[in-house]
Amino acid sequence: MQNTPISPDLIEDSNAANAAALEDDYASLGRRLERLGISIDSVKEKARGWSVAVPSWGAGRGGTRFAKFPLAGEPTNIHEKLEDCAVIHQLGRTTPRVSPHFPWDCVEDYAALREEAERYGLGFDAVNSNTFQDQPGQAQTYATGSLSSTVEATRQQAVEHNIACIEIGQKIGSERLTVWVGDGTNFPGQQDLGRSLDRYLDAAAQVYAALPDDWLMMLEHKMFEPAFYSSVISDWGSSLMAAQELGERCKCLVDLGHHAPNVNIEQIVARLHRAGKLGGFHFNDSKYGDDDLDSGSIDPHQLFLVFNELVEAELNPGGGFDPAYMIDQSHNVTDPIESMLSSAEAIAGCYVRALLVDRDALHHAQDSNDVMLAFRTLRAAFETDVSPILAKAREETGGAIDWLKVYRSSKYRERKAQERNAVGLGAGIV
Ligand SMILES: [Mn+2]
Repeated sequence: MQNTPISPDLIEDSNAANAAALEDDYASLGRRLERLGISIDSVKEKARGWSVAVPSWGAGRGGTRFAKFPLAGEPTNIHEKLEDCAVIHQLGRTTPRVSPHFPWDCVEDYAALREEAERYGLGFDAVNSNTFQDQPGQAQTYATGSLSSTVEATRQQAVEHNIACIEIGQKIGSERLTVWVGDGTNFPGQQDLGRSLDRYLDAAAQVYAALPDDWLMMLEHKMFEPAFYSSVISDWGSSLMAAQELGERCKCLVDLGHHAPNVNIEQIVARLHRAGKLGGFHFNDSKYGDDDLDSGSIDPHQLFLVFNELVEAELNPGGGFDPAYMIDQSHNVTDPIESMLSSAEAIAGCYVRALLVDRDALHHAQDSNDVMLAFRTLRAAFETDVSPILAKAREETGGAIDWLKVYRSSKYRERKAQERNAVGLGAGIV
């Protein structure tokens, strides 16, 4: 018996009230797409088959370097996070996997945790290691680096932690390890820029050597923060260099927020795919830096252009294309459940819009240097309102047409505020 935190009757009643309007909108969009030679039902089927993972830490309120404002009823442990992730998937139907983070999500019995997730209809995505902060009782500090530390015992500790994450991942059905290190410097001269990368590669190779045969290791680059002068794996060039050196089952993970301002991220996607090294993508949005704002909230056009490349790669897989998609954002002022539902819808919407691009017309316009036609071909897909397709896909799979209304009327968060322990105040960057 599946565990459903939101009453299915509530979803059914709400959907019944919205069904006629959705039918009308879906039929209208269907007629429009038919004139373009596109079957709306086949696009909707692709939408039904598409999914993005949610991060366990995203279920809680995030924070900044300055403060965190807790939400009454927010989750305080992995069990409560799973319950919230189940709500997100129950209403939206696009987020069947949770990406856990260790040691934040450590438990005694991982077989039981896997069963607990399965009862919610959830599985586990990539496991994330953490060598960017110290834990109580830890022998070595990561204050001046982890995998690239100048201290051998610290590097060893970081290697062992990553291997422990792989072992936990095997118990919960994961097949990927995401490695992001905060290693870097805050002062010119603080470390040798070449030798620190050598140390990182040497330690990362030890993690790679422990990778099970059917696993992938994904390297996530980030330009700055917590290190503000230099980061060891700062950009996609460093990431690609490292992934190529480490081996075939090491790939690059692109996080939308981890670049210098105005960088052409869709081009990075195309380049990494060409090299057979696009392992995954972290979705979020930003205005100034790595803001971790909700996906599609600031620049939905950029998100669409990224998906245009991802769909192009999907159609031309070359040596293989199986990227791990995950939402990776910090919800500082909203209910994380609402933010992740909104973000998953925005991301799926960009995927569906990218599916609508007339690829033959685009390629023809590109090859004949018809600049305006190429641009207008892309733009036509971007400007299509695909919300009826997404809503129809949700309705058909038991989700909610109007997920926000159903979620609020369920009073889920209010109930959790009564049941759960309060989260403490304090800074809480995630
Ligand atoms: Mn990320």
